Amino acid sequence: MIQKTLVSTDDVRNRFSKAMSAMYQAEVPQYGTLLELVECVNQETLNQQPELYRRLEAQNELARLSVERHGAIRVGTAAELSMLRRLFAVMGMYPVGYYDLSEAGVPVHSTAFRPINDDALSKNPFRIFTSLLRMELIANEVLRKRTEAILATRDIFTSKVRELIECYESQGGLSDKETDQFVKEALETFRWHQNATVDLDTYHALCDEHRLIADVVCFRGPHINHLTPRTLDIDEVQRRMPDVGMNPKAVIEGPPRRERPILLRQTSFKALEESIRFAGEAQGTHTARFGEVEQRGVALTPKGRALYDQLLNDGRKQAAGLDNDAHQAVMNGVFAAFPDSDQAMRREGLAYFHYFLTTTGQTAKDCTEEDMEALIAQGLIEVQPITYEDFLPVSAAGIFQSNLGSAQSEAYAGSANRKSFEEALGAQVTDELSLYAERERASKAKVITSLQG
Ligand code: OOG
Ligand code: NI
Repeated sequence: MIQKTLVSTDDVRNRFSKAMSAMYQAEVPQYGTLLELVECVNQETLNQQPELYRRLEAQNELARLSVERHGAIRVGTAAELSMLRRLFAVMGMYPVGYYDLSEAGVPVHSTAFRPINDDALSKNPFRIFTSLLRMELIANEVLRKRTEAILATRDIFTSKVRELIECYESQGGLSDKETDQFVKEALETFRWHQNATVDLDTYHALCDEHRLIADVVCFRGPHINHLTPRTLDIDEVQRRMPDVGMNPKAVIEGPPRRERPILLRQTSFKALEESIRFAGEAQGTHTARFGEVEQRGVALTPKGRALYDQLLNDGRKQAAGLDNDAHQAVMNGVFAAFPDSDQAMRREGLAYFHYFLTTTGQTAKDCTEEDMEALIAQGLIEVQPITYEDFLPVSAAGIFQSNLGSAQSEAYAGSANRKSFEEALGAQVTDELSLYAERERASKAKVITSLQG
């Protein structure tokens, strides 16, 4: 029997994320403008900071920077979510983390589909933040029933993509030709539809309950609602957005600017109002799609995260209602309590690091020292921060909110329900912190073994 050559999941993901970016640039030209702005700011930053250039290059982050992006979708049913899990597996993307947005007044809970191991992450860390509508949070029973009925009639997947997913599952991979077909068919699920599946009255009724419900329910599929390139200087991108005709959200979410970035900072240009044809031929509009940028830093340990959460909370209370400059100034002051050097963050156990041998370390033999600090001091090993690959619930809520219109939503009673999310997903979500801890541990074990050899 002739064996088919199968394409690696990294390659499938690469092709898909490229195709997705091309589709979104064609659909939302302003996203293309955002990409140009980010590219320009990244280039300037690298020119001004040769040390940063060197570090990113050593970490293989430079290569992935130009392909790095995340996107987001929102789905309505368990069947849609679990099929998406199978679809993303074809691209080597798995559900990591559980995010409860109900606390922030958005009736969804979410996960991020993303690659998991070091190698896959360094090739292309493409992630899709995926939210599931929480039907039980729709208070109006008539509307809830109507929502369920509408969602029950749609199929967001092409029959061909279902076939190819099954093919992947039975063969353990896809051939080159099947991969191209898969990318084309999978893309259909994420496409924008100018025609709504409901009439204008239904749309308004759903909007009145929550804008997000209308966005999930009224269309044939879960259009990709934004894509997000990674920038090396988010403050500069925010500053320059108006110059290129974009309307940035009020503040940059997350921690303030630092010498050594932590976690994730995000901002977006606000969603555009787009014309929609509703059932019964009525014309109307819908606001859903935007562009976002992110700046990523080091992943924090549970201890570091607890400190971050506490400082963020304090800062947000003090900064409520301020413009971005004032907001950042307040955050800066508050975050002075968070050590801002690799050494301090490592010694205090606040962040995760990757340990690797220096050139001296590579030639060392029979070393019995196992203390990392001593080995670093002896110049045998070096450390690099492990980049945070995930999301932040408070920041995500800020991104949702600023793109769902101005009405501030009240928190939903009912809180997190990870178990029901996992039931809908048909799998457990991986705990993101354990992934970083394991990558750090493995890197330490590897250097020790090699020094002792
Ligand atoms: C998702 C918003 C969250 C992020 O980067 O935190 C998000 C959405 O609007 O569907 O994408
Ligand atoms: Ni996003």
